[in-house]
Amino acid sequence: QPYRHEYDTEAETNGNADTETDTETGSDAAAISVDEPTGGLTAGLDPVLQETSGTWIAWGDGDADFDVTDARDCVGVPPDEECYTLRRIDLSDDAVDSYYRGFSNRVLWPLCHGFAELVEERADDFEWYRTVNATFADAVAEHASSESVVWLQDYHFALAPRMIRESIPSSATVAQFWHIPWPSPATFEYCPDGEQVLEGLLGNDLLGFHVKRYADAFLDCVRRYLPDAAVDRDRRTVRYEGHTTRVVATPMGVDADSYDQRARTADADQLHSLFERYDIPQNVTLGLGVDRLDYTKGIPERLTALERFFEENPSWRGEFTFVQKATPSRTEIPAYARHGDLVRSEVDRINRRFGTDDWQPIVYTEDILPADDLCALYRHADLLIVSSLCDGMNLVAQEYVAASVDGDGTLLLSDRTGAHERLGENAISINPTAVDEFADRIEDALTLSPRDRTRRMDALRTTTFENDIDAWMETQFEWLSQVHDGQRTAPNS
Ligand code: GDG
Repeated sequence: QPYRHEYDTEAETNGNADTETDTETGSDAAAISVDEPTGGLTAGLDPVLQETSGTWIAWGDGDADFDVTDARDCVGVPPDEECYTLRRIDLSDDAVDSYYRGFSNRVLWPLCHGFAELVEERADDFEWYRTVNATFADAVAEHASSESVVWLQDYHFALAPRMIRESIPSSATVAQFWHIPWPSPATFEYCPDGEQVLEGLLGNDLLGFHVKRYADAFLDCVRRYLPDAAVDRDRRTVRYEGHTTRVVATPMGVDADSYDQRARTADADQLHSLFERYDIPQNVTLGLGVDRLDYTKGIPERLTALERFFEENPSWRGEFTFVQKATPSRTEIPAYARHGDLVRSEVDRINRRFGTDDWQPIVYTEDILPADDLCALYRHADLLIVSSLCDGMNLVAQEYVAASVDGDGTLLLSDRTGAHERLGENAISINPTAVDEFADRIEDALTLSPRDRTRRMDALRTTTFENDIDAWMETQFEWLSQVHDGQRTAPNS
């Protein structure tokens, strides 16, 4: 289905939907302005919800003036046409601190990415996590009927599935997609209240991960930490307390057409002004990194490899510039603040070491770029580096491929990302912690023959377009309907 936008008010962009009173007519009818996010899950879900008239329950933005009990706003199309309900749940500052910046991002995030040493257990965080999960579960229960399909997104809702399962009709389907990796049993041992996390997730009828490795690790953890659960590795099911959960691997794709289109419309002027804004010499070979400023993304390792590369390849000094776009994220969490300081000081040090009056090896920005600018950079970057130490999937790698409309970019991709299982064969694989090898791979990427470069990018583009966000949504809904219908055979296999 096309992504339909037929708003009768001014549309602004950034992901929030706001209501305003229509002063002209004096009516109380809400005039709706909707911010359109780029690609991704939101763009994938929007048309589905428009078609099904479902309800989207989401964390509010803090100044939404509706609460858990009365938030029903029609979003998407004019009120007399089919639309869906957006229900916002406003959270207090304490709730956000403990639930979001606490158990979600000081415990589950580091743990699932294998950073057990960064897990921080603070008093009350888990209780707040439970309270917020219960609030969302209650909201779901208000909307769910015997035929409902409930689809939860991500690690912020590990307890909600079991709560929902207990409060809605048993014929409804509860499913969840976990966007980040799942750790080994040895790492999961450090999860405070880990048993409750597993029990919560087993309230799902369907639990999806990006790749089989994570799904297997989840089954291993259930087997180890919930001895009463019956794990069937072949059928990928868990039977626990009379309920069956099917665990599947469905790697996510991107809205490839949209990145392709935006990149095609990026003209020379747009690129020229970006180069001017960031002081990039016009004729350099361009490398690019686009990440949240997160310790899982391997940015310091990337900088070290670039330093080694410039050390060993002095002829590239002045000829190759690496643009690192890093979006600050979760900055109130000390591990993130420390990591941000490290990245910034490494950039300064490397630039002082090799930079000249008219060239810097690393151009570093924390600006959030409009999607069109991002696509212009993707299109014109000669190489993109994804060097995550651990990454559920990584959408940036796929966006870069979709936006490489001239077919001449090269992707360097960490073998520790979910995306590597899809793109690894035609990317240049890197081990982010092996500095010398990593530096050699940068040199390889810069010296690939045009023929090899094009062959690799053609193959990457085919894979990325065949496995785009629409294909992912389709697979999700095939699984959901199979589980809903009580069938037990895999789609497409
Ligand atoms: C989690 C998992 C999994 C970044 N800077 C700008 C900008 N971005 C957009 C990118 C991309 C997104 O942010 C980042 O997505 P990733 O997948 O790379 O990483 P996470 O945020 O960690 O996402 C990950 C994902 O969930 C989905 O399941 O792949 O493994 O960690 O879309 O384009 N977008 C714009 N300007 C920026 O400056 N417009």
